[in-house]
Amino acid sequence: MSLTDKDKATVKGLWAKISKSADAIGAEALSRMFVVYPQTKTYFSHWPDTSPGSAPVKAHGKKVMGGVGQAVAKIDDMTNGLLDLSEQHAFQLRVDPANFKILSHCILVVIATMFPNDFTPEAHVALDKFLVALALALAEKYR
Ligand code: HNI
Repeated sequence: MSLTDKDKATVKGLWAKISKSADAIGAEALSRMFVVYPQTKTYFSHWPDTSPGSAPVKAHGKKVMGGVGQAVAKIDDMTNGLLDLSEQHAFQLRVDPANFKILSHCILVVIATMFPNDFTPEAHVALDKFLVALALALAEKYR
């Protein structure tokens, strides 16, 4: 299931194309996560507003996609590249790692809907593998 060189090139190519829309992708993915999987909102109970497109959702979507960009940049060694972020989620934020798969799925859905022409089967499989590897890297510090 690991990313082949071709998968990595596909992810980098796709990212080069879509990263200018990263903030919008992040806001939309988080908005969907809160609507479709409302249990995820428990981690954000300190926010004034978790409704779709709210200011905190937009601000946080931007941060999350910064993490995704970091993962693309460190695609050859995501485990080390995301170690600090993993530590934060494990020990400060205490996010159940099962949720990483949920947000990954929302990111995949949003990219597919925003960029239908770029979301070829080849891009789909490469992005899916990348997001699985990202979720695994974020879960590294949990064990
Ligand atoms: Ni996550 C903060 C990246 C999944 C709950 N998260 C961050 C920050 C980044 C980030 C970056 C900001 C850290 C900082 O301020 O230094 N998170 C990511 C990435 C993913 C992810 C790349 C997966 C794709 N986080 C999740 C999931 C949840 C989650 C699935 C819970 C359902 N994250 C949080 C919470 C915070 C957070 C909570 C702190 C938010 C706040 O109030 O500032």
